[in-house]
Amino acid sequence: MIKFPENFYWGSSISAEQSEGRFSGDGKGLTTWDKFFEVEPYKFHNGIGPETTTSMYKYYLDDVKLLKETGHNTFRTSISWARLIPNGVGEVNEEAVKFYRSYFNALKEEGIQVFVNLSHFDTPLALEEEFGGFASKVVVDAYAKYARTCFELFGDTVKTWFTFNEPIVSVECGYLKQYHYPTEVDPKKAVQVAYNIALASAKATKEFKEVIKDGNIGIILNLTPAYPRSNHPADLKAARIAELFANKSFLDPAVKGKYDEELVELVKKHDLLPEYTTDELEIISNNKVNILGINYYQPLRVKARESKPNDEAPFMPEYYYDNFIMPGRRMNPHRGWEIYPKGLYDISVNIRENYGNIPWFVAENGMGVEGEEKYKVGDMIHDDYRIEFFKEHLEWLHKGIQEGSNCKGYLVWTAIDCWSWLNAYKNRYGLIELDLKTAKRYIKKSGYWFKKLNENNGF
Ligand code: BGP
Repeated sequence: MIKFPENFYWGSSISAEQSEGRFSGDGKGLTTWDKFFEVEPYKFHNGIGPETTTSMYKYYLDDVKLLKETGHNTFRTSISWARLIPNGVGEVNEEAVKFYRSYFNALKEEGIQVFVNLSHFDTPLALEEEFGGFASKVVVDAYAKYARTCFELFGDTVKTWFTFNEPIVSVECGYLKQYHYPTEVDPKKAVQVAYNIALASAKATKEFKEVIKDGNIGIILNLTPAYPRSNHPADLKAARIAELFANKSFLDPAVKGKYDEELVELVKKHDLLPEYTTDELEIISNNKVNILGINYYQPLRVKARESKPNDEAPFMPEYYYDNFIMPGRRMNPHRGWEIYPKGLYDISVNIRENYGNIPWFVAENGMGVEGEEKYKVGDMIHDDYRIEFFKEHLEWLHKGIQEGSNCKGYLVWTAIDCWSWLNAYKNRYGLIELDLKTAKRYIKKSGYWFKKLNENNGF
C-alpha cells in the first residue's frame, strides 16, 4: 500500500470558462473565446463553442455534492474575470458576486477547501479589443485591480489563490501557434505578453499580501520536463534551451523573482527583449509565490536540429531544437500526448533541488479519451485506463515525496467532463460523465476509485 502524507489534498481542477456556461440575466461579459468562436467556429471540434458547458452556474449546488461523493477534500476552479467585471474594468456584476459567494460557501460547507485561480485563458474581450490584451501594461494594471477586488470580495472564504493558469500556453497558443485568440504569429509580442503576465502575477501577489494575511498565493504552471534524445552535447544543449523557454520562463520569475540569464541572453540575441523598467523588475523580485500548482500531462523530448534554422522565419523556441519522437514511447492516441509517469518524479526532484523545495501540488493530471460511451455498462463508464493512469503517476509522485519533495496534493483534471477549448467535447477527462444532451451526470468507475483513494490516503 502506498500512503501519502497527512492532510494531502485530493481533488480536481476546472476553470470558469470550461464549466460555468452563460445564462440569461447572469451579466457575464464576453471573453476572447466568444470572439474566437464567432469568427472561426470551424476550428472548434464539432462546432461547439464556449457557451456549451457543464453549466455549473446552474447546477453547482448538486455538483458540489458530487465532488463530495467522489472523494474531494480540495477543489480548484477559477473566477471568470468577464463575469465579475464584464468589461474587465469598472463595475462589478452583483450576480457574479452572489454566485461565487454561494458556490465557495457550498464547497466549504461540504468540507472541501477551495483553491481559486484568477485567470485561465479567459481574458475579457473588451480588454483585448481596446488594449490588445496582455500585450498592454494597461491590462496588467487592470488585472492587478481585478485581483484585489477578488481578494477583498472572497478572501474571507478562500485562503489559497493563484494568479494564472499555464501562462506559457497563452503565450505560445495566442502569439506563435494560433490555437488561442488573437491567433497571431508575432514573437516580439509573445515575449512582451510573457513578461507582462509575469509582472501581472507579481502585482497581484503584492495586492494579495496587502489584503489577505493568512493565506497562500501561487501560480499554476504546466511543466513539461525537457529530455534530450541522447547525451551527445548537441542534444543536451537542445534540451537545456527547450527547458528555458518551456519551463523556466515562468518558473524562475515566479519562484526566484528573476529570469535565468541564459534565457535573457537568447531573447536579446534575437532582438526580442520586451519593454521593461527596473521598478517592474523589482516588483517581480519582491513578490514571489509561496505555493506552486503544477500541471503535468506530458514530457518534452528534443534533439539537436537536423536542418539549419531559417533566420527570416518568425522566431520560435524550435529555432534551437527539433521535437524528438522517441521510439517506443507510450501515447494517449486521443490527445496525441505521450504518457510518461516518471516525469512527475523528475519534476519533484527539480523543484526540490533547484527551487528551494517550495510547497507545491499537482494541479492537473489526467487522461482525455474519445468515445468513452463504449466502456459504459449500465450507468457507469468503466474507465480502468484512467485509474491505471492515475496510479502510475501517483507511484512516481510518491517516490518523489519519499525522497523529500514538498508535494502537498494531487488534483486531477477534472471532476465532470468539460468543454476543452478547440477540442470542445472530443476527449473526456472527468471522474464524472456528462451527458451533453440532458446535462445529467454519472459517476465513472474512476470517480468511485478516487473516493477510496482519499479514504485510504493512498492505494
Ligand atoms: C490544460 C488546461 C486545461 C485543460 C487541460 C486538458 O492545459 O489548463 O484547461 O483543458 O489542459 O487539455 P485539453 O483540454 O487541451 O485536452
